[in-house]
Amino acid sequence: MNTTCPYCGVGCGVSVRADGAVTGDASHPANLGRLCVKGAALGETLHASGRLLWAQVDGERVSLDAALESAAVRLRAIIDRHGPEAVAIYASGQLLTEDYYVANKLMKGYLGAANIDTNSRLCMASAVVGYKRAFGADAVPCCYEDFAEADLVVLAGSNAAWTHPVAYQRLVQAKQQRPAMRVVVIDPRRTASVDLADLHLPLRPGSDGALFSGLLNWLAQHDAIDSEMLPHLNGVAETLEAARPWTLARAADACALDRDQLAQFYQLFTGSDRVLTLWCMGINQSASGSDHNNAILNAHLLSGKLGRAGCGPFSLTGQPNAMGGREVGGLANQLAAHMGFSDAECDRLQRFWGSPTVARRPGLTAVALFEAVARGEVKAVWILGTNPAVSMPEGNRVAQALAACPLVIVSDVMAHTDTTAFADILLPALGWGEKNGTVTNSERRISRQRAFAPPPGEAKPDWWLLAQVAQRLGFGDAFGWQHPAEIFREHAALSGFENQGQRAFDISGLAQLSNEAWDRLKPVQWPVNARFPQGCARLFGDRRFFHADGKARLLPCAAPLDDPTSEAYPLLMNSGRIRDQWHTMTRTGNVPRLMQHIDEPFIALHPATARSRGLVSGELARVQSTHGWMIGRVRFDSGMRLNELFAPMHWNRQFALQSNVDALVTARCCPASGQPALKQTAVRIQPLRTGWQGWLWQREVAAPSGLRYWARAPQSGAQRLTLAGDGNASDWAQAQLATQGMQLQQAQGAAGEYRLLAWRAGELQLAFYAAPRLPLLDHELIAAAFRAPPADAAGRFALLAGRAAQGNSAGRIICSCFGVGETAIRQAVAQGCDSPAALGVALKCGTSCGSCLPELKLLLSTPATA
Ligand SMILES: Nc1nc2c(c(=O)[nH]1)N[C@H]1C(S)=C(S)[C@@H](COP(=O)(O)OP(=O)(O)OC[C@H]3O[C@@H](n4cnc5c(=O)[nH]c(N)nc54)[C@H](O)[C@@H]3O)O[C@H]1N2
Ligand SMILES: Nc1nc2c(c(=O)[nH]1)N[C@H]1C(S)=C(S)[C@@H](COP(=O)(O)OP(=O)(O)OC[C@H]3O[C@@H](n4cnc5c(=O)[nH]c(N)nc54)[C@H](O)[C@@H]3O)O[C@H]1N2
Ligand code: SF4
Ligand SMILES: [Mo]
Repeated sequence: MNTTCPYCGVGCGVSVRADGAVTGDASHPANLGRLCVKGAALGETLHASGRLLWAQVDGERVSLDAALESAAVRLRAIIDRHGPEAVAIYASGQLLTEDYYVANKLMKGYLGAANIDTNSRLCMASAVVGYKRAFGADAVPCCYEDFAEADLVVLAGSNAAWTHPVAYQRLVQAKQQRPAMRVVVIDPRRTASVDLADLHLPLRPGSDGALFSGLLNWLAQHDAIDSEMLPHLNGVAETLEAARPWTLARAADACALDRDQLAQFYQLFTGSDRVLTLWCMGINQSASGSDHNNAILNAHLLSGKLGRAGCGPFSLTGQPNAMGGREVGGLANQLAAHMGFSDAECDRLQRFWGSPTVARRPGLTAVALFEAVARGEVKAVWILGTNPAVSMPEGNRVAQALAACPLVIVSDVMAHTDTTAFADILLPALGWGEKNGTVTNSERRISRQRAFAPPPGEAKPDWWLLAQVAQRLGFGDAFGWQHPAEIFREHAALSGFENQGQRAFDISGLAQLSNEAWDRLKPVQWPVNARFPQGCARLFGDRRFFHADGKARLLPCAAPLDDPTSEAYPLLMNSGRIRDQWHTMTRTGNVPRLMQHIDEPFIALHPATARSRGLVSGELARVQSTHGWMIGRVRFDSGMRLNELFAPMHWNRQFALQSNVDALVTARCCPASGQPALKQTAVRIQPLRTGWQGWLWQREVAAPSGLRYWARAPQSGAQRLTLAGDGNASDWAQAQLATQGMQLQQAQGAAGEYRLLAWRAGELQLAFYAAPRLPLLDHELIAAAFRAPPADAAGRFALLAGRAAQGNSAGRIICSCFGVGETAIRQAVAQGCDSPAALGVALKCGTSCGSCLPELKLLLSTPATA
């Protein structure tokens, strides 16, 4: 059975065998058989515990029917009293297109308000504004095949090696085949993606507008304007005028970059015929993210570097169906099928749907939506496929808003998330492998996600849950589908409805698919219509754009440098992703293999910045902003700029006591897109001093109390927590650990060390190791004891010591595919392996998904004392 990976926007094809084994689908054009470690571990997420299997109302399990009835009755009561504007939907780029279409139709077409927004507001909103302003349509012109043909690839604000790993591997392969290809990475941090770069520009955060304005000016000064492009452009004169002050010197100053390095980039851009710029959250999640997008688009348009093979401005989408959400109008400021809120468009939609009403003005965007919830203006919110209590900025305010909101409906696949904790009504949704529909990836390619596993409990598809509530609200006829293919046909027909080529998104060629043909649908890139019956790889080769006059538009970029830091909060905190976790960890966090690479929330910073604040590598620190605080473990990273921090966005209350980054991040937004500047928050940091630190191994997921800090990392057979507390570790253990009826084995050291094993019927139930500083242990030994207890007293004694009589621990796992740790890699290097390829032969590391290759290289180049 072939399906599509549910994680990132690369949109890899996945083959699932009858026994559940997951491999890359060699026939899928997005990945040609490759998978990254998250995709390869999909099989391990399928039988995860913690699923939401049954509906709940006010904390009580009820039948799904009763929950749907409650949802409809309570929504109706709020609408009758306060009008449709008091209701909102907050959706997700992880919904299938069919689900998303239904959510949007219900809100905008039948409830009649436009308060449906999505987590794509935090992700792609600035890119949407950029493309619409430049091209007159939200249309990404490029395709992955361009990777193989570019002369220069620019990665701007993208750590694709970790976040779009299969796309990045295609770049690696392209550079191997054509060593003349150049790669430039624009990122304040030296990330894993810099591994491929010929040039890394560690710019000042938020200065991308200046960098690309400088490029535009350089193009004008160096005779690099494509004169054949000029008749197809508006706004050239004023945009060039606005860019004129951005000389090389001024741009380099603004970006805090070396002039020669910046000039090298400008020369490469100017001198390369085929330039592909890939960008992601470093560009979009900024207070002027939309302008940064247009600054990139300006440079490509003016130099004519688009619409050809190997060329173009390519915004990478984050989520598997971020693009699909844009197509169906998931954003509050768009209608379905790429339509806006003009009277003509609203009328057209109402005609097509035959609906009683259509929203006539844009609704609330994500940040504003939760503010309206907090003020009590929005009284009901239905959250689907996203976890805003973790992922929204000013998280404490979002949590307060949800706590105060009279009606919170949450559809999710997991029972316990930071958001489901606030639900009045919980609806169990089908997850990956169980649900059926389509997604659109970064290159506009529509692929099928197919069901191959039976529905667990009473879980249902998201579209079905929405349609059921719509029917109970009295909109039966318009929501009467029996099969997702029917929804797809409606969506495809709408895209072609009264569309004489004015709307880029047109898949009218798929509007007649039978259910069987929809089921078999092969991956295809939109548009799919009479002109492009087989789909279309690249847009704008004909230089016809979607503004009314057919031209594209250059836009002056204000390029303001905003610096939120102050005396009280002098450091700038950046946030983003790590290689093996997906967002709020609801699925990846439960897979032991994916917890091996990085198993704790951390705060990375330059050693000099750390030392100046009394921070020690491997110790805990507390980071504080105007809005909240978090704890993480200090990581020295000489690839960070001075006075900046980086913290992963993933950890939340299910996995740690107090490590939610978005508790700190402020909701400063780009005025044009409403996208928050999630990458730039002013903070201060200080060491967190505690009486003791330790490790607790237990069988259940239960959260401990009475601590300053804990973080949980599932292992196979047990849950492992890192702890820190005040007072005395043995006192804490006696007061807090439930060991009644168990046999205890304890040891107390002179220097405040304390160890405890608890046994029941010969089975290890709990292991606790504490000391003033985090003790070093043989984790593999302890994990193994939970699967099979040691055979003899010597083994139990070694277990209490936390160390095998002999032998070494694996160290930090570097290659998650084959479970190869730092210790083995160091040994192999000592024995003569001098390249990643040699390590691959000796240990297999790096030979599957390749995501660990940058780290292997780093280990090869750094001495073992590091
Ligand atoms: N492993 C993994 N992969 C994922 C995801 C995941 O959760 N885990 N999520 C998916 C989703 S939804 C998304 S949106 C993508 C995100 O993919 P990316 O955008 O590649 O990932 P991030 O880590 O959020 O941020 C990218 C980089 O932006 C840099 N940056 C910060 N500030 C600036 C700046 O001012 N200018 C520039 N030029 N760069 C800056 C950061 O240092 C960081 O390295 O990843 C997708 N893929
Ligand atoms: N500080 C900071 N914050 C960020 C970011 C950042 O870089 N820095 N990045 C932002 C970006 S780009 C994004 S995209 C967001 C992501 O943030 P979220 O969307 O909040 O994160 P997820 O963990 O992907 O949430 C998905 C939820 O849907 C559930 N789910 C999974 N499958 C299904 C399904 O089929 N149906 C339903 N109904 N539910 C399902 C999951 O269990 C989970 O609870 O975070 C944003 N927040
Ligand atoms: S690159 Fe993205 S789509 Fe492909 S397997 Fe990895 S997470 Fe899935
Ligand atoms: Mo995203």
